[in-house]
Amino acid sequence: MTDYKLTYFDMNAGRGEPLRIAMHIANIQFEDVRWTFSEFSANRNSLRFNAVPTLEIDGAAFTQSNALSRYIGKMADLYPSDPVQALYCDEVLEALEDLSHHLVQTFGLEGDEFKAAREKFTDTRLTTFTKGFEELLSRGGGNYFSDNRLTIADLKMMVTIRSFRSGNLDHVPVDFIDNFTPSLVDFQNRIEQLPQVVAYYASIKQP
Ligand SMILES: N[C@@H](CCC(=O)N[C@@H](CS)C(=O)NCC(=O)O)C(=O)O
Repeated sequence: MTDYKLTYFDMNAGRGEPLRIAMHIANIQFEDVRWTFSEFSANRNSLRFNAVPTLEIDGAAFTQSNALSRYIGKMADLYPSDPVQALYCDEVLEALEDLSHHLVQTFGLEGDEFKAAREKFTDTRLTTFTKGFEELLSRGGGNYFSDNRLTIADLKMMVTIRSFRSGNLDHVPVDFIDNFTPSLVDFQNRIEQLPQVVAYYASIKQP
């Protein structure tokens, strides 16, 4: 049996979270390594690109969340085989990476500079991207982003929208998406309520 070890931060968010859900849906047993930030710092230099997530397959490490997502998606039947539907799916995955990249530019700032950067991010990037996501959701038929069924694009989008609505991002209004692009909130709720996703969260609940 293949040995899988997925390493990411100990949070139900970010680049690693859609991978965990997809592995669970695929019924792939894996070691779910969840690092604290200090564990990450201690191990950072041992990682190929000094970043997580990493997926070790029989001891060989692989990086890049979207590449990992497609790999797992193919095994889990969560990635379209039709080239056009795969393109729909990939466009979402890569756009979400761009959005993360813009958000990360605001990390590490402080005080007024931090507040101004987050406000600018919300007014420019977040506005543009969420509007684009609504367009892509509608292109996919309104329920899913591609293939008229659950794919890895939906998992990554659900995790992202949930994060933006969590209140954990200072100076990004917690109700921004609710007010600006409510169809993405409906989407998040719908994906979170899918039996496969509910089953995943039930499986990681602490006793
Ligand atoms: N392109 C990479 C980016 C990985 C990345 O930047 N991961 C973040 C966490 S989501 C990280 O490890 N940041 C810590 C650092 O760069 O020091 C991917 O998609 O996996």
